[in-house]
This record gives sequence, C-alpha cells and structure tokens, in this order.
Amino acid sequence: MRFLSIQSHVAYGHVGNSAAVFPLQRIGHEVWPVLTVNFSNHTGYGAWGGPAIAADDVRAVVAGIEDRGVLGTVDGVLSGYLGGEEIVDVVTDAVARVKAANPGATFTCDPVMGNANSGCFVAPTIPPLIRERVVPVADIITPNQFELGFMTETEPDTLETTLDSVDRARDLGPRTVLVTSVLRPDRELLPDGSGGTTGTIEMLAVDDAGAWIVQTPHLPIKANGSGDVTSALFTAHYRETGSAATALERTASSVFDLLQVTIDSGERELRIVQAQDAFANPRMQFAARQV
Ligand code: PXL
Repeated sequence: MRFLSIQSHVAYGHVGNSAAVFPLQRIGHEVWPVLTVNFSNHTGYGAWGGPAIAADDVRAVVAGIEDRGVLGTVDGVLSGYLGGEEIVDVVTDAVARVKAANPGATFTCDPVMGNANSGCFVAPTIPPLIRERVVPVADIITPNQFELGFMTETEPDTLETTLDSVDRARDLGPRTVLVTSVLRPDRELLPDGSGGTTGTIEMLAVDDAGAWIVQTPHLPIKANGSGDVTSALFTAHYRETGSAATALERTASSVFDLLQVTIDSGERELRIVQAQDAFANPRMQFAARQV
C-alpha cells in the first residue's frame, strides 16, 4: 500500500515521520513523507533547532504530488502532531484531494493533544480544531484515553465508560477507533517473572464488526514517538487485513517489543532500526479478546 504521511521530521531521534516511516517501509509499504517541521530533535528535550515548515510550503508539497497525477494511488493519509491552525487546513485539504482521486482511501488522524500525566501539551486552539474539523473527516482515529475524553467531553476510566466514549467518538464520524492506552482503575496485575507483579496497560480497537482489547505489561518507559509508531502500524495492518483484532494483536506485539528493546539499550530514543524484526515478524505474544 501507499501512505501519504503528513508529520514532523527530526534529524536526531524518532518522532512523527521519523518514527512512522521506517516501520511502515519495513513491513512492505510505500510512504510519502510530507514534513511539517524540520527539527533537530523532538520537543521533549525542551530545546531544538530548525524550522517549522510554513503551511503554504507544506501545501505546495502536496500540490506537487497532485501535479504528478499520483494522488489517486494513495491508500491512506496519516496525520499526527499538528503544530498550528494553518496545518490543520493543509491536512484536511490533502485528505479531500486524495479522497476525490481515490474514494477508497482512508484518513487516519492521531489526535495528538496530551496525555493523562502531562495534560494538554499542544496550543490550546488545537484540540477544538481537531475535534471539529479533523476528526469528522477521519476514518480511523488513534487517541489515548485522555484524548478520547477531550474529544467526547467525557472522562473514560473503566472499560465500560471507555467503550461508551468510543461510541461517542464514532458518532463524530470515524468508524474505527484505536484507544492506545487504556488505564482502567481496576486493571489487573501480572506476574513479572521474578516473583513480583507488574501493572498492565490495554489497547482497545472498535469498528463496525465489534470491539477487541489486548492487555500487555506496563513497561517503565515514556518514549516520545511510540504513539506515532502505534498509529502507523495499526493503520497499515488494519488496511491490509480488514481485521481490527489482527491489527491490534500485531501492533501490540511490535510496539511492546520496540519498547523492550529501547529499555534494554538504556537509550532515550526509540530503537526503531534495532527493533525491525518486531515489525517484520510480530511474535503475537498477546491475544485480543472480544469485549
Ligand atoms: O510524537 C509526536 C511529536 C511530533 N512532533 C514533534 C514532537 C513530538 C513529540 O515529542 O516533538 C516535533
């Protein structure tokens, strides 16, 4: 498949397209990265060099692709962190152009706003725009539980309330929702392999065919870019198989192993290249359960 991926680029490290492109390529897909920023590193360091790309320049890149006559061959558009209001228009305009040329193409919006620990970390104007202008034209959305709550003006915490919030999100337009980090208060503990226990984290996928959940140990790492890899892999596997359950299992398997490889390395940045086998041949160590 072919993906038009409108996301950040960083020279050092792995977020945005610098996180999503290689895993997609490694599992056999063509990716056309359109860069929204050209930074030295992700903003988690607190300082960085290089420019945000002006919205008109991002638009010109999409227009140039359109002029080559190939926009109709795109199977999916991906968007991630949206740095400014103008970029929102560029993304929705690109989606409209791709869909006009190929009505079967899908748009995956990762509604990046923040998380339960940090709260909102985008400009305050961005979340309402995502909810009102971007999510309604998305086919697939990949919020974390915090973003799901903001989008739907709910406070999901248990499985039941999270499923309820997903239904509301689906009423906004997208038929497929991946909730990337369900931290329900009543979640189970798992044996940690050395006599103790470890917390768990869940991912939940819902589409017209049903709802599935997968549970993994909660690894002690907060890695910028892991959500970008998750959204990209889920989209690719979902489009390839048509099964939310299979896409969920493959994605959970690959991302868990990516995080474990990263922890083992002691490095701060995701070990995207070193973990490539986890993308190409997911171990499928976690089974999805229908809920
Ligand atoms: O992972 C999302 C992301 C996208 N773009 C930039 C970022 C981050 C996360 O840190 O810094 C520039």
